[in-house]
Amino acid sequence: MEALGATTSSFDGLRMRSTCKIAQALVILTATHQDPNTMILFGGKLSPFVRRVAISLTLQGRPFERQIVNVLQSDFGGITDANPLGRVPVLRLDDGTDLIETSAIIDYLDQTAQEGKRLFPANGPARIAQLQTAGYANGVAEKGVALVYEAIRRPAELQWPDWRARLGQQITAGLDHLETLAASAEWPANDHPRGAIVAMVCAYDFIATAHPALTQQSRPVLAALSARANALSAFAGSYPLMT
Ligand SMILES: N[C@@H](CCC(=O)N[C@@H](CS)C(=O)NCC(=O)O)C(=O)O
Repeated sequence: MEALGATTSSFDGLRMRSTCKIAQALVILTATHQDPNTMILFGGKLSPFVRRVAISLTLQGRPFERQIVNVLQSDFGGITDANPLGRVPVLRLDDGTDLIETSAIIDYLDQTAQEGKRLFPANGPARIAQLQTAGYANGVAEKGVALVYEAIRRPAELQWPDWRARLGQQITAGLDHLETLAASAEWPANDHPRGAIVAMVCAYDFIATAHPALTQQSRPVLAALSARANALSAFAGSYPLMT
């Protein structure tokens, strides 16, 4: 509860900026699509899911374009043509197919990866363990996104402090568990971290940005993993922004 209260100013600022944005006619910031053979990644600059896909594409050496979409606008940022659910990330393949759902997109990237570029082991216990770690990380990110919506989308008079506190507890417990999982994550000699590390860093950085009070508690392993990852351009270039 105390931790959540400390995040209020960050939410208030975002709410004001979000309200201003709804008044803007600009729906999708149109990055001109230069090359019809290049994939397009739709999504915002704060989303931990969009960032996870962006980093995965970069680590695999795949060219792609970003199109910035704000799904909190009244028309879902115009993304419903690509995803009727009105959610991002959406990855538009070079044949025009739109892929949704972070884990399914990353599965596609692994199914079609060049030799040595897989993000997760193809099979066996290591695959199960790394997918579980990514699952915990994704869960932390989902709860963090839910807490953003709870605080900025719901009118102030309808906010439910107990639910916000519950989300905060889930995020805290999830980060604590990731701290133990991160202790056994091996940093690769080639500086190309694999999918579980990407997922953990995306979740941790998102919470640090959107809910800074929830990362005040010392989690040295996650903090060090984030620092090491963000020394790489694939991570630094997509660090989450409260736009
Ligand atoms: N489970 C989905 C979650 C995607 C998601 O929640 N994306 C957010 C942006 S961070 C979104 O588009 N939210 C709009 C909405 O749910 O209405 C995934 O992993 O891709």
